[in-house]
Amino acid sequence: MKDASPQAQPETIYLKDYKPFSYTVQQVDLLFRLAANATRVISKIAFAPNPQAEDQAENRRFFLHGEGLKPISLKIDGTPVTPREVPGGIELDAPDAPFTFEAEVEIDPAANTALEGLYMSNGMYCTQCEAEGFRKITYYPDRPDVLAPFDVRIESDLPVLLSNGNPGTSGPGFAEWSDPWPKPAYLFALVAGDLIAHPDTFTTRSGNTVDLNVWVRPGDEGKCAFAMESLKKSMRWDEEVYGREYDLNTFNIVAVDDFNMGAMENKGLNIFNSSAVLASSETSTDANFERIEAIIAHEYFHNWTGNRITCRDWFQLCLKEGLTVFRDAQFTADQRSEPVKRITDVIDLRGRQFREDNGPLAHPVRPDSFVEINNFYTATIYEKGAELIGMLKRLVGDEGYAKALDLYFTRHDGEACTIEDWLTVFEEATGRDLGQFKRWYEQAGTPRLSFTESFNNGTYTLTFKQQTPPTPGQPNKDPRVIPIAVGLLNPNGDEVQPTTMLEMTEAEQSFTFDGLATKPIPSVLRGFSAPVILEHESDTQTRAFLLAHDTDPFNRWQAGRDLAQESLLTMLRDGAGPDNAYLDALLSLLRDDTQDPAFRALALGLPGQDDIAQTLADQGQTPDPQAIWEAFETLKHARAEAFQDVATRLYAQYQVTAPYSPDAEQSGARALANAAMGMINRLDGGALAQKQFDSADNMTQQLAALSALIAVGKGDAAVARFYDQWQADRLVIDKWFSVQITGARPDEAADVAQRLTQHPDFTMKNPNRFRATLGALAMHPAGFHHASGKGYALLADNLIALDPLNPQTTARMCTSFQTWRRYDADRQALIKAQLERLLATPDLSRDTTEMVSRILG
Ligand code: 0A1
Ligand code: ZN
Repeated sequence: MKDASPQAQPETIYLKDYKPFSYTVQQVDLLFRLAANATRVISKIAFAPNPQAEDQAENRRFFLHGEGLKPISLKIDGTPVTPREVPGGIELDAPDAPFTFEAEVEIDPAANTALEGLYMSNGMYCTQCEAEGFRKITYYPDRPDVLAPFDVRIESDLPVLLSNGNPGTSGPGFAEWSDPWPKPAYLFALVAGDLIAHPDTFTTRSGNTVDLNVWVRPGDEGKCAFAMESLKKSMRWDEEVYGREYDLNTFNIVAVDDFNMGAMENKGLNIFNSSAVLASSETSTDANFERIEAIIAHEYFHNWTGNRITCRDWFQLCLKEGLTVFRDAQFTADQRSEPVKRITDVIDLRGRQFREDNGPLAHPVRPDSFVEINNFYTATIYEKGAELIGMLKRLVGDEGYAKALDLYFTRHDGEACTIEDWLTVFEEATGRDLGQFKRWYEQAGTPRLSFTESFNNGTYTLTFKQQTPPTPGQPNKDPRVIPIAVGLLNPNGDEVQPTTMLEMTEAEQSFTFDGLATKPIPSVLRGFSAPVILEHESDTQTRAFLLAHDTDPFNRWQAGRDLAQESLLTMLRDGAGPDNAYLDALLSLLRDDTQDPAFRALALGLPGQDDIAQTLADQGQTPDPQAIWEAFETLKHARAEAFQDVATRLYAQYQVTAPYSPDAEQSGARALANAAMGMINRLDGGALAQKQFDSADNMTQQLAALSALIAVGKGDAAVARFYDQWQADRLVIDKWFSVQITGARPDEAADVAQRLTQHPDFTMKNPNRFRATLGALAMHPAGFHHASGKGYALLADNLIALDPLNPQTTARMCTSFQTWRRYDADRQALIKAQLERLLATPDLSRDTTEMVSRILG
């Protein structure tokens, strides 16, 4: 039999066309005979007509997905059958009664460089099935609303054989696994390899003992302890905060080097990009530790929000992702500092999601159509999706939220749900009408919120206006309900109105506060209570006042950021020097040792160069990436000069002498000390950085010193030494690739990246390495957008080379071009030419074709 599975044609799929599958699956039995180039997958699947399916017996369609499978034999109720080949899979004549379907297929995991389905990474077999990878393993209704228990037998000589659920019988050359919880195929997983376990146990609050393992390649076993601790904390936290217990007797985490995303929540067998598991103080930065803790938590929390309750179809992706991101953010805030977590999340949201929402890739949190679902694992679905949950919680209150979540878990356990189901539990638990709130799910684009104030006879009035610009396919937007957290301060800095949640529902709406002796100073959108762009002209004094006095830490930080942004914009517009009021206000904050060092380090951060470009574009100007880079340099230099004394003091004061710990306190101290070092570095020509580099015993300090040395053109020796020291550590070498590009001058960044793509350690096959190199270039705005166009050409060359190997990562990295329309005509022409070259590439993948077409608009 020949390959019975032609590639599906690029076709748009619509939410409105949803129909349940004609059959249900009662049970799946899978047997894997592993072989690198010829793995046999033998399946036995019990189907029954689906009583929920509208179509009647006579037009019941038995369609199974299948891609790149070599069929060996197919049977229905024991009788061999010949399938009809249809786009994306096969069709068979099937009884209108329960029946058994059996298939034997052959697949080639060693040739699978797309890292979807069953593939090999360093001699280890592993799977990635979300979103539509299972169809590359065997014939199946590969859709999230088809749930079934899976029994799996793996035959291989490799020592460790894992799948979902609880372990069953095993012996030399085989292992059996049984997952009693019905699950969709995207949660299936299999791992086989020569792996070492870092074991532990966890006792659930109802007394079940769960075996926990973090599985890694030999040599990495010393880097598992932190991930294991994070897992146990997450398990406890979900019991305490959401009342959710783990539900199997085993939980396995596997680290794999070649992985497209961060990690995957397969039931009982989470598979992780090794960068999201492996940690040691020598090789990982504080930021790496924090990310690992958050991703371990995220995947674990999916066990309830995603696995026990899953999505009806991929349009509902935010149902599991938005909620799980929201839950992992709550967890991180509880483990660390709530304001610091909120501030860093908002920086990320603005940098990635606002950018997406403002350009050709804008889409609703619940999209209503897509071509390739892999292109919708976006900041909008994840991060804006989480913001919507935060707003819901603000609108219904903590108690209402807890009641709604309890109802969600009891009502929908074991089901595949929709956003309508989700909103209904909130409506029923709280009695609130969420009709208007639903627009947040349906309409793309970031609302612009502005306000004016008036004060009359002791009454203070805030009048807000909201407006959302058009996005692709959605020219008109309706007003949304916006929770606006507001506090009022009087001119001596006392709070006269503690935080109150205003609910804006109209396009324009006023709110009054009575009985005030003097006109207050408003602190608006405290805690970033809604994902909007707050447009408000404010004078420097007011911002400096808020930076000094606001009781809301988020808005204090925001005031500092506004001052920095205003200063940069004025420098760019008028050629002025840095704003002294900003420098003075920041200096007072830095000097104030009652302030959390982590907060001070954040206040020292500057907006992204890309954020400034976007702000200029929003104001109708054409950003010049080189000029922006220069303004940043000038400002950083001015700060270094103005803050010399305090920087020297802070550097000494915040050296950590205790043994390394990645906790919030030590990371905050290191962040502030490194920020101080960065300033001193500009004046001492790298002397302090060299000293730190030579004596560092942890990666946070070593990498900061390396990056500082590169920034002042003194990095060559340290770059070479760093490579010699770490050449055997893949994840550290990723950092080595990135830091050379990130720290390069704008005219050199593309050349450095180009040279590094020729390095023997560069490989297209490892997404981490590809991102460390080309991704680092794309995140260097002045280097990537260099007027010569060499940054664009280099990225396009590499995307063209990557696409046949790994469409998913190629498509994702095309997003670097999404802001192209904000630039001048010359740059636009250069980018457009590269995008058109990409699109004209023969056999370009569906993923990349969709992405580039949308970006071109
Ligand atoms: N669901 C995972 C992330 C993930 C998504 C898609 C993937 O392949 C297309 C892989 C992983 C999570 O949210 O962690
Ligand atoms: Zn997730």
